[in-house]
Amino acid sequence: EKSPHIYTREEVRSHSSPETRIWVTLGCEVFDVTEFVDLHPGGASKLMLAAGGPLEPFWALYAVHDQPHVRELLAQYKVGELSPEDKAPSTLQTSDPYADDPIRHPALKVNSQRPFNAEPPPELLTENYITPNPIFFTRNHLPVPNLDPETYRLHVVGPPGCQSLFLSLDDLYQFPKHEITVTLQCAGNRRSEMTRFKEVKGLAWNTGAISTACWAGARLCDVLAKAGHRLCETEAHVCFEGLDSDPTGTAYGASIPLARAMDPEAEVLLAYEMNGQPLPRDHGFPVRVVVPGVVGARHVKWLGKVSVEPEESYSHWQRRDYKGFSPSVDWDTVDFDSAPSIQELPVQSAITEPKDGETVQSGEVTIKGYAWSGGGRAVVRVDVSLDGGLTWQVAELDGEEQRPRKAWAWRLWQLQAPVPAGKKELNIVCKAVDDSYNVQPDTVAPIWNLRGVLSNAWHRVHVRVTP
Ligand code: HEM
Ligand code: MTE
Ligand code: MO
Repeated sequence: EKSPHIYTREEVRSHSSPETRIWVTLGCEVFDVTEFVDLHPGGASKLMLAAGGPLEPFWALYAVHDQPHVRELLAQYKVGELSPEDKAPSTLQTSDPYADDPIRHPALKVNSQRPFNAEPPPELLTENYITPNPIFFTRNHLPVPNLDPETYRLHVVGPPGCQSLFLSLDDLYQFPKHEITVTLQCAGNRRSEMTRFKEVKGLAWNTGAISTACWAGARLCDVLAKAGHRLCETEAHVCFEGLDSDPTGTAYGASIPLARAMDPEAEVLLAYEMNGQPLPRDHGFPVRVVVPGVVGARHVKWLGKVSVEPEESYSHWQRRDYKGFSPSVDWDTVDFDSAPSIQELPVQSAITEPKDGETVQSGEVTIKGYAWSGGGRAVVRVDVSLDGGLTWQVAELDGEEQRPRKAWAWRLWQLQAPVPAGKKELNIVCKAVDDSYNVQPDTVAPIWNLRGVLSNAWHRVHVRVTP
């Protein structure tokens, strides 16, 4: 075996820009990751924080790197090792930015602690039409900011020639209070099913990255009007910035088209209440955006700033993430500029009971789940099969009736069905239909994408039957 090239920390430090190439270390190994920087799922700017030095202090913040596939990826870029006298662990200290995160409910299934990402277990998810706040799924990209409601101000940038508004919570309470029930779904919901087909990069959500709450707040269109904004002829976008930020000071950001923001019928909210309570810290205290019918990523939490811009938000999460691609696109060929940002989500449904691998009694089986579609499209039907999709029965839709074009919340559904005599196992499948007659694809293969978003194939659960 060839002995590795030996470098000093000093030499590694000199490789910290594209011109000099970008090197990092992990343990005593040295890597040249220049070619990977633009492909980094966490963004090029974050990776660049570690350029010329050790990864440990940064990876300590993002547990997503503690996976074999990440280590294997890094291994491909190995160029050598640190000299023996340089192997002492780096003295770089990082105080824990997550130390101040709130306490969470023990029922949550945690996908990542830092940042905190967790979903309710299926057996709790559809127990209530309104998801109780403590088990509402949580998707954080960064530490949770601790904001003082007394000094909180929402910066609303005015149109050219107009002044900005700096709204206190009391100012927001002066706008007409609007209340709506809205289901929020992460673009990565059910990603784990895509991963099982072929590896993707992202948190391994099961069926629980979706929840429903009754939100109350000021309508965004009222606040924008107060700041002097009008609907304009040219394309424009409303950009949101959170008060959570990464080690570079970059805030979470996203945008939606101005036309949706200004449409009173679209009911976009600056919400300060969730199920009659002030927003919990994990869900954006004191103010978050709620964009009914639109992917979770645009519902910016801990809202700090709203502005109207000619272009979409330049945020990583608007431009370099939360987009769909052909199954043929891989990390070597992906061009994020070529695909639109995800806004309205496609029709979705999943089985929450029974669970995959469970054993059910012969006689009769009860099947439960949820169904939802983006853009305010109502769920008109859920079909359930016990034989892998050969024959179908129509499930009963529970929960509240949906308003046409404003069906912002899910339908829970259930089916009680006799277990066909002699069956030793069931392949239970569900699929929903929305009021545009959109349907779910039967398998993952044709919708697989490298980031594992928009995973809405028929949901399948395999159970055994006790004789
Ligand atoms: C995600 C690799 C450096 C922050 C990821 C993922 C990979 C990766 C493969 C996706 C993992 C998955 O979801 O399965 C690397 C490599 C690095 C590096 C090879 C160095 C050469 C960094 C640094 C930071 C960082 C220095 C922060 C300062 C993140 C974040 C995500 C991520 C925040 C999560 C993105 C998301 O799912 O929202 N990284 N990373 N990474 N990385 Fe890195
Ligand atoms: N807003 C800020 N400021 N920071 C974030 O990390 N995550 C987004 C969105 N808003 C996020 C954010 C994503 S991807 C989703 S799916 C939803 O918040 C999740 O909202 P929840 O945690 O209240 O369920
Ligand atoms: Mo999300």
